[in-house]
Amino acid sequence: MIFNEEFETLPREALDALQLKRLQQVVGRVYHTVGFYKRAFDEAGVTPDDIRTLDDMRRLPFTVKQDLRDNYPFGLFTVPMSNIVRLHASSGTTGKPTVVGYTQRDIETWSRLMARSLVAAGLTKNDIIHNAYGYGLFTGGLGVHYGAERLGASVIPMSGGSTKKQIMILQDFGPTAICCTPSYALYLSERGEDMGVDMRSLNLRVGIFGAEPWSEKMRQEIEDRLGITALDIYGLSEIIGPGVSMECAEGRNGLHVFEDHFIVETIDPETGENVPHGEEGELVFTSLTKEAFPLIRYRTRDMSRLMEEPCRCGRTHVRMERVSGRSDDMLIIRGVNVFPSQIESVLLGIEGLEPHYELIVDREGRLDTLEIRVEMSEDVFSDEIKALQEIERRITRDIKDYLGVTAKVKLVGSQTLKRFEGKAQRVIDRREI
Ligand code: DLL
Repeated sequence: MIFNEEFETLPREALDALQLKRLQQVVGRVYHTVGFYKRAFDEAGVTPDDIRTLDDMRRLPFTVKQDLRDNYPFGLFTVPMSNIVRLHASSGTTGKPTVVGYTQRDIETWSRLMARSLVAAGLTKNDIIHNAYGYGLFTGGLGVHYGAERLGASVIPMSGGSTKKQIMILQDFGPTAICCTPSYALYLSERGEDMGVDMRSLNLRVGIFGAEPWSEKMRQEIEDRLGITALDIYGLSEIIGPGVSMECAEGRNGLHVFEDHFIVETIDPETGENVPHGEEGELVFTSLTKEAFPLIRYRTRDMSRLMEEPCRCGRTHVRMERVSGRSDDMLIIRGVNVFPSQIESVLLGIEGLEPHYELIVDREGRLDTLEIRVEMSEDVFSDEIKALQEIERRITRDIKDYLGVTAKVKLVGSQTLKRFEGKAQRVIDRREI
């Protein structure tokens, strides 16, 4: 089943023509309304009139997360605040988050894209959708919510946490689909089993999982434990939220990028040169239909591979392979994006700490854990245990307050952590997914 048959199955030529028309419009609009783009295009020596073919877009400069930070919070919006009806945010690289805004029409576009995604997973208005993505500044909760309502399905706005209650609702309300991070799906299944619930006999049929990397092995395990079909959904706040691309139930091999709304490219993260389809590269997106906050050639830092081969579902949109990793050091811990530089700036705000630290990321049972080891300056370290514990608690609290993740903190003596001659290797990621 296809939500928007006409646009999701457009022949390549028609799709290219539509993309070019929309690209020319959006490039003209950002050039004339956002000072940042005018300067960036001028510097690159390109004007909106230079975009005559789709290939011409390669002349446009990239947009990166730092640009969003430099224009924090609303500097890249193309419409006045009175036209913005919703704000969301995700992690920035240091203290401040990345802020995104939506007009009423953007919310409608996003809802339709999410409805498309749900239909690609085989859902209809008759489904009951248990939505355990977090509601709030994170785009997962409200994104899925609006898409489910747009489809006419029944949505249970669970949000994250309260696992026992989630399991009770799964038993009592009988949802047919579940949306959450893949690691939370595994956690739920284990907790349910611990509680004596036969998780395979629930009404669940389909799961739509994303917001963090996962693997074929995890898919297998989720499907076995919950007795469902597990599908991958991808997106990022900057581009719209979830619903940038979605795996279809028929193909189950790569995620269709909704190309009537986004142009996707893959580039070599070192040189910025485009790489051919079929080769691994960093995903770069241009939003074609966003009103409030269109982005031109946004570098995601997510690594993947584009696949042109036709899909048996009939959709013509190019597929991206599941994301294989990042070309920067961003971590996703229990669904929360965290940059080591953010942790560093929290640590630097606390007196007595040295700028030497190590982050150890692991998975205990199904849940991610983060341990922070940080050096103390010598005079503080000789202090009594109670004072040290107080500092550890303060770090834990600040990390939770600023970044939303729970960390175990361990203070270590001055000069005890490894030193690096080149680029510091501060992250030890022991997770196997
Ligand atoms: O994670 C949006 C989302 C919500 C997607 C719910 C899917 C489901 P951000 O918080 O801005 O937005 O984080 C975006 O998460 O650049 C990827 O690194 C990672 N990511 C998202 N989906 C996937 C996925 C949401 N399916 C960042 N596989 C992205 C791997 C994913 N990584």
